[in-house]
Amino acid sequence: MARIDFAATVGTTEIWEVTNTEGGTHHSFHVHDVQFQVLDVAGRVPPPELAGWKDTVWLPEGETFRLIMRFEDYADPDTPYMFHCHMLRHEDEGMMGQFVVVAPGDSAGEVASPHRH
Ligand SMILES: [Cu+2]
Repeated sequence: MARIDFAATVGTTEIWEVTNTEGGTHHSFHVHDVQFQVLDVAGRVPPPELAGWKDTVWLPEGETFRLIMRFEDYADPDTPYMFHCHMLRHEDEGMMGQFVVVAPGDSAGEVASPHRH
């Protein structure tokens, strides 16, 4: 909860390459704040069911997806959004990370302590 893994700059478009490297297990990759589109799956054109806007994508074992997303608003270096596996057991076990959206030229800050509010 207290960490920030990386920052995305408001007004930019990013391509995230997401790979399931965990043997024998599928994952459901979910991103907060933005929706994304699937650019390709292991370099191939995505199947029809992966067309359109998503906030979660089923990630089979060994697959690599490229996801394109645009960060358009809510810049705040200290208030992170989560990305995580949407399988309850995995997210409960901490399969997640956090990012912030920052203004151009800014970098990630520090997660605000609940004691400061
Ligand atoms: Cu998972």
